[in-house]
Amino acid sequence: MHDVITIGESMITLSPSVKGRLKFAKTFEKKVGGAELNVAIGCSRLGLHTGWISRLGKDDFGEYILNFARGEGVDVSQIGLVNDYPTSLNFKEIKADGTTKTIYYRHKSPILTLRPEDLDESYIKQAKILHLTGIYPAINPVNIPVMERAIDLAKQHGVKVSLDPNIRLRMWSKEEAREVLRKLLPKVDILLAGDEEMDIIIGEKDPKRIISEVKEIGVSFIAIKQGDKGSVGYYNGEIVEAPAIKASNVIDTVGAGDGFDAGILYGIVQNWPLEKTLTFANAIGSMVVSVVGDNEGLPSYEEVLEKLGKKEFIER
Ligand code: KDG
Repeated sequence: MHDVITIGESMITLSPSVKGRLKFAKTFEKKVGGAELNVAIGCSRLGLHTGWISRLGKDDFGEYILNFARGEGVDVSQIGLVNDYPTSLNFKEIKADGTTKTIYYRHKSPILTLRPEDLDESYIKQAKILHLTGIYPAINPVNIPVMERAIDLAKQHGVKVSLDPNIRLRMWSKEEAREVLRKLLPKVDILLAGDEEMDIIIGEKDPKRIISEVKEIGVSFIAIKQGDKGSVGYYNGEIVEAPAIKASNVIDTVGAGDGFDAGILYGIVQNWPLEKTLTFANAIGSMVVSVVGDNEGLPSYEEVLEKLGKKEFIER
C-alpha cells in the first residue's frame, strides 16, 4: 500500500553554475525537477511509501529521471516511456538573493500522452493520499480530464485528495488558473496553498478568511503557506499559526513549497496534531532553500528533528 501517490510531469532542470542573468551562464548542471515528483521524493525521504504516475520521453533524459526517482524509493511502476515526445526541460536562473526564474521547454510534454483510461483504478485505490498540483492542468488543458478521473477514482475509494495550486504564471493566466482550480476545490480534502495563490483562486489573501471560505466548500485540512511568515493551518475545527523556521542560508528557493507539502502529508499519515504537523513542514521548507536543486535539500526525518533541535518529537 502507498501512503502518497502523485501525478505530474518531471523535467530535466538545467541549473547554471553562476548566479545572475542566464545569458551569461556558460555551464549548467543537470538536475531533476517537477513539483509532484519533488513531493513524492520528499515523502519518501521521510520514510513514506510513495508512487508517481507519469510519462517520460523514451530518451536518455527520460531514463535518467526514471532511475533517479526509483533510486529515491519512489514506485515507478506507473511510468511509461513514450516515443516522439522528448522529455521536457527547464532552465533555472538564480538571482543573488536565491529567488529564481524558470524557463520551460515543455511544448510537447510526454505526459500529454497519459489519457484518463490509462489510469489504473487498483493503483489509485490502494493509496492513502492522491497528491495533485495546478502545474499538471497548466501544461495543457488535455490533462484536465485525466486529473478529474484520478480525483473521481480517489473519491470512490476513500482516498484523500490533496491539492497544491502551484500556480505558474509562465504557464497559464490568472483567469485560467482560477477557472480550473476553483472548480476542483469541492473535491479536495487537503489544500496546501500559498496566500497569494488563494488570492488568485478565491480573491482572499488573509489566511483566516481563506480558511473560513474554503472549509465551507468542504476542504477538511487546509495549510496556507506564507513564506517567511510561516504557515496557518486548519483541521477539525482548530486553527493554528506556526511561525517560520529560519533557514541557515537562502541559496535556491525552488522546491521549498514541495518540501512543506511533504511535511504536511507526513504529519497527516502519522495522524499528528495540527501544530506539530505545521512546525515539521515549516522546518522542511526552510531546509530546502539552503541547497541548490529542487529536491536535493529534502531532508530525512532525523534531519528535520535535528533542525528543530529535538532528539525525538514530543507532542505538545
Ligand atoms: O515546485 C518546484 C517546481 O516548480 C519545479 O521543480 C519545476 O515542476 C516544476 C515547474 O513546473 O515549475
